Amino acid sequence: MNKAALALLVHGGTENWSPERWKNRFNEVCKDRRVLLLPNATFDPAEIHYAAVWKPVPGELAAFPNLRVIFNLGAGVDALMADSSLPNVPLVRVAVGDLTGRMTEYVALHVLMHHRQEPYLRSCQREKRWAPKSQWPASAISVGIMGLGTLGADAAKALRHLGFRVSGWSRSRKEIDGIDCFHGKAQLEPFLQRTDILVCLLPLTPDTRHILNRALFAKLNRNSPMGAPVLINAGRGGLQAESDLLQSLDDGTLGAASLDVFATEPLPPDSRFWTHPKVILTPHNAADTDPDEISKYVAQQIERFEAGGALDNVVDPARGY
Ligand code: NDP
Ligand code: OXD
Repeated sequence: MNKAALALLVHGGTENWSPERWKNRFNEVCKDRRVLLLPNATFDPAEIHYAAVWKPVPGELAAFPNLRVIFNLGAGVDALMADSSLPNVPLVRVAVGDLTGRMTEYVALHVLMHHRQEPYLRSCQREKRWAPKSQWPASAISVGIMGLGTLGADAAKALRHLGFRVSGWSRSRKEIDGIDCFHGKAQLEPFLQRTDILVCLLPLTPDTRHILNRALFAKLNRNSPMGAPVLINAGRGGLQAESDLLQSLDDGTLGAASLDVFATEPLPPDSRFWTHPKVILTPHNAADTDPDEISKYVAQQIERFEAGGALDNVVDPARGY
């Protein structure tokens, strides 16, 4: 155990974020390195050179004077960006095929669910009603993806493969085969106007907070075979203005929504989202980070860093993602 120590701070609170599960995996892949599961381990803060974290308490990381790299155990770093005492060391986020594949599954599942009128068909089944409605082809539906990064670009290609018309919107200009790419504030409106199903895979930053609001929903295409436009948000809850979203579902500005993320998680029992007839709700599990895959990803990056190599997927603090 002569290598610099790694502190593990995992505060997810759900089964997929079980701290012990992460500790076991890190012990396996960090053979000669001390892995300390906080807050219970006994240690000298000066021995911590690396921290692997999920939702650390603000101020927790500032306690390590010799910290060299922070590894976020997920893709989104908004919780860390909100910590004003975050040490000024590289922050690495997750961008791996396993996580990307899981998100693409979620996006394809929910786009298909709305496109193939699943909520209607399930209600018919419950009522024992044999009442098929006419079904349009995928090529009649335009899916618009906000965020064409690691996750958005992969989901876009999968949806294109299924036959949907796909466009995407990002901060900088992109070129992706078969996808109509829009970028920047000036191109947001034309992107929205052609969109029947809006998928949000943006990071939460000061620029994107509450970007999913009533004014934006009103710009979506109202002439699709689906009737009213649909929202799928698997980015972060802070992207959606939740009272606007409920009002837009209530008055038909939106026809339906699949929501994986919420401003407050776990979602409080009295939230209207739980029982809203137009909402398909999942408990922030669109794409879990898998401890097997991610512990290997972190261990490999540390080995490479210690050998003088570069870190992958380092967050740009100025952009906030
Ligand atoms: P990336 O950083 O790879 O991609 C982010 C994309 O958003 C980029 O295309 C970026 O543009 C675009 N973007 C950022 N800010 C703006 C802006 N102001 N205007 C327009 N476009 C913008 O992130 P990932 O694809 O890996 O992940 C996206 C998010 O998904 C995460 O931040 C996280 O919040 C969420 N997530 C949710 C999970 C879940 O289970 N629900 C699981 C994993 C992630 P550009 O390319 O020009 O930089
Ligand atoms: C992530 C998440 O950001 O699981 O990876 O939300």
